[in-house]
Amino acid sequence: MQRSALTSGYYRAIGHAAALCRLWNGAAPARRTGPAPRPKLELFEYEASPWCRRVRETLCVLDLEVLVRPTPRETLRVEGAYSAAAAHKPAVSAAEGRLLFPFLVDHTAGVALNQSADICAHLWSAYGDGVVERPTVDAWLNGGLPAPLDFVSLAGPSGLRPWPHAGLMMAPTKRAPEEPLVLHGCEPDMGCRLVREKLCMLQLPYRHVPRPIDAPLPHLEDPNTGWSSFGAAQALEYLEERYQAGEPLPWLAPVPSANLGEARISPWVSWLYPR
Ligand SMILES: N[C@@H](CCC(=O)N[C@@H](CS)C(=O)NCC(=O)O)C(=O)O
Repeated sequence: MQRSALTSGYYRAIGHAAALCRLWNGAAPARRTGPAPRPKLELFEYEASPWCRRVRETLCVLDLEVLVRPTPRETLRVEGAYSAAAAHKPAVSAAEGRLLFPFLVDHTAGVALNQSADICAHLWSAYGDGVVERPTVDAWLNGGLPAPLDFVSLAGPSGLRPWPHAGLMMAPTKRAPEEPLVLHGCEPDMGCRLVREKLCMLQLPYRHVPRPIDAPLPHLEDPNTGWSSFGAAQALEYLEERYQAGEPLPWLAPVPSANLGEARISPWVSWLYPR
């Protein structure tokens, strides 16, 4: 990707429109009486999933670091299908049986859950104690908005970038990192989103460290090589060069064979392609 492309009107417009759908929720952590707790959290998710966005926002608001294990799709024809190329889905299958993302493992509290609203409720009750005041926008958006409005506002940012490479579909990789990468980022920042999309498509595990939107972002570090940079363009170039081996799978790629997961036909696909 050309560096200059990232500052184009297209990216700026999409970034603003996506952030507007969620009223810039997660742009800054909530004020706390002391330092934020440091529980050991592991999140299985993918960038394009509307429900995963709710959890990422909450982690930013609560200023909680998390180890992200990206679980992009291999086809949109059926839900829950995956092949031996899936790096993190087998762990979810083994722990939970059902493949539903987001899926959070809280090693500190000893719980594992899916359902975004339940995950957020758990994070607030376990780690929200020192918060002086929950941001109004977060309480409004993630505190029980009527279902249609909730879905539209969460799906809006994904709908603005419905492309396979935008954190939706898996792409082949050259290698898996031994150590997770580290991304200092902020949910509504467009540059951070572009880097998360790439990390997701390549299934690269990374520790996400929340930062306020006015910090120099995105800041990506790769402890495997000692590489580090500020800015989306440099990070995307680095990830493509070191980890990417090809283009992402198309939306309607065939169901992987052997399919190691479930096979629920997606309602959208059965509507578009009736049998
Ligand atoms: N009500 C659930 C919905 C979760 C959900 O439907 N997740 C979809 C992605 S948006 C999923 O995991 N589908 C299976 C897959 O992607 O393989 C929540 O709020 O977390």
